[in-house]
Amino acid sequence: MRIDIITIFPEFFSVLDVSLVGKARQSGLIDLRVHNLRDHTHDRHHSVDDTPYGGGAGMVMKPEPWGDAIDAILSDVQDVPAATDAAPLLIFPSPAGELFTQAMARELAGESNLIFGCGRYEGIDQRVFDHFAVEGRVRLVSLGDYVLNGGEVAVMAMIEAVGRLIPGVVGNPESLVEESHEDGLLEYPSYTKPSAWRGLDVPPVLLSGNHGAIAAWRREQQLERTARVRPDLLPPAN
Ligand code: 6GU
Repeated sequence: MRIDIITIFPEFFSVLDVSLVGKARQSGLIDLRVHNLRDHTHDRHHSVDDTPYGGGAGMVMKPEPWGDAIDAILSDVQDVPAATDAAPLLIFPSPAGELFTQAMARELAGESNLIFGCGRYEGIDQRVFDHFAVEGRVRLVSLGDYVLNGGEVAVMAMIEAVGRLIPGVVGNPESLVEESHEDGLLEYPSYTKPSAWRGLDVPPVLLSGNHGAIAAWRREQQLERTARVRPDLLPPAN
């Protein structure tokens, strides 16, 4: 998968050299490139923002640098044969976007080209989204109902969630199956040795060797935990 990131803080993404995503980049499973939005400004001050039409607090990111930066990536991507012929997907992290979920991470893991545009300030001029949605694919995506200063940290989270679902990135694909959210429920609690620690025992059923009983206990724990912590995830009872 090829991933392009546009940001005014390229240094944010140096951490993507490490851990699982770093390894996936080294092995060629992920081709990740970070672009500085300011390289696509044409004024002496390299300005990327201006005051909002209609007034109000804060600054809005100007459309021209975004247009030029995205054009440059799109023409570069089109020179490289892709695994599928789907157009690149443009993703803009935004608290006004649709909610990022495990299901969306799975969908994105099936793409061959993702382009992330990290906005700052009060957001990006709406015409950037409207322009690229005419001929391309654009999604605004939110991590949750809170506000970050910019899209960089959100993009990092999305890349980690998507990257680990790309075949070959996680060594043992079985470890992806029984995680929180994969079956719509929170995961069951896990234990390892020793069987007794600081007066706390591992639930005896896990030591029983009875695989049917263990599976039933884990399922029950998932349902109990989900009902207690995230009742919104359960299907409506009737
Ligand atoms: Cl994706 N961006 C920003 N700026 N704030 C957020 C967010 C994204 N998701 C939750 N809050």
